[in-house]
Amino acid sequence: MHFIFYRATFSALAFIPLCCLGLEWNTYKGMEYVLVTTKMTWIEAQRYCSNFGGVLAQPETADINNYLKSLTDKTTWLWIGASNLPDKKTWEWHNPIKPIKFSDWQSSEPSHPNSEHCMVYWKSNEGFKWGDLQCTSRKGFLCQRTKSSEKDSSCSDKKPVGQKCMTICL
Ligand SMILES: [Ca+2]
Repeated sequence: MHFIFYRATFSALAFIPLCCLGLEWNTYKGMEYVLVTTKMTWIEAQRYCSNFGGVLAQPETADINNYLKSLTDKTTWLWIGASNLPDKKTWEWHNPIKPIKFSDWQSSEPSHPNSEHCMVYWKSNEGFKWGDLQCTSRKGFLCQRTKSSEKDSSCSDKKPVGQKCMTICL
């Protein structure tokens, strides 16, 4: 008796997002914020935000912090704009550089002062709060910008597609 096994062949083509058309910015208290789900390192994410005249989001107050959480699913790891990269000790916001006054760290964080130098949102059993993480991890992120720094229409180093700019992400 013969058993014939059919083996499904999966063509596991790596999907690489080549363009990010029209980010959907959300306005809150005079600033604009956007959730980007494409996974990048902390530095790449900071650079990506700058393509749109922005920076990684900086939840410097409790209300901005709560607002940013409302833009997420509160389970995903997301980069935000603080690190202790300059001296590996002092956590600070980067744009502009300023000390962290309001904070929302998980009680177990920051956890690895020798290896984790960039800030993320992530969920523990305490909820969705701040943690430190290796800057080379690839995560989604939140960008912020002021309305006046909007650069979508300039198309500098981007290809115009219809009325919008096409930005190459990777
Ligand atoms: Ca950590």
